[in-house]
Amino acid sequence: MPADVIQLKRAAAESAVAAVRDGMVVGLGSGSTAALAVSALGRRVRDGLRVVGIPTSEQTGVLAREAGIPVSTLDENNDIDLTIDGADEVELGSLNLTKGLGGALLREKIVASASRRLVIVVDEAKLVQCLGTRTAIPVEVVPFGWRVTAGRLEGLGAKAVLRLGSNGAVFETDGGHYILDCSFGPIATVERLAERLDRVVGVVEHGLFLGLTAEVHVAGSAGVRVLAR
Ligand code: A5P
Repeated sequence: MPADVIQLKRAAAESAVAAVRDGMVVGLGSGSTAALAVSALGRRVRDGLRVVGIPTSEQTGVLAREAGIPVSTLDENNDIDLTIDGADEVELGSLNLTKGLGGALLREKIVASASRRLVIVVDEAKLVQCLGTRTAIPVEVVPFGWRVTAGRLEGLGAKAVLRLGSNGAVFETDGGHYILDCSFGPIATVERLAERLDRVVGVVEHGLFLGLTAEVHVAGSAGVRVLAR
């Protein structure tokens, strides 16, 4: 990843971490930008901030422990004050999101839904007029009969591609599921598509995060700006 992009991601992450207050239960997102937020939060913890982190993936759990952040589970702390997470696309205006290119969308959505405030951290390249413009929509499916599920998703108008890992084997999520990356092109009616995806048997969850975002910290060459709903 180019150094200037990392710098933007770090700026967005640090801006969001500044919103964390003493005593908060904090959802910890997944992906490269969320990882920078975990590092920044770890620095504040080392300076005396008291928080409990709820990781959205096994990988983030490891990073959080390494950063010195006390970690718990959603079952033990189901009232999350604030979650900081990345996104693959942010729709201007609605602040609806596409998430899941990192493969953690199921736990991310569960944690986001249990949070009072979902704060998204992105560089400005993630802003779109319409979801589906930059990325396919990741859809997490049960491995059993996944080809049948893929056929049903294609019936909704997608080109569905089974995600592979860097070793060429089928990618498996933390929950042991597969991901079908579904290209729909720009999506005019996301609510309708989300409802249709929810109804497909074999779909565990999809990467359309609608109506969940409270604010987005966007880093660009002119600095960080905050978009709020
Ligand atoms: C992880 O499953 C994703 O939802 C990530 O939050 C998303 O892919 C953003 O990742 P980056 O910050 O690495 O772009």
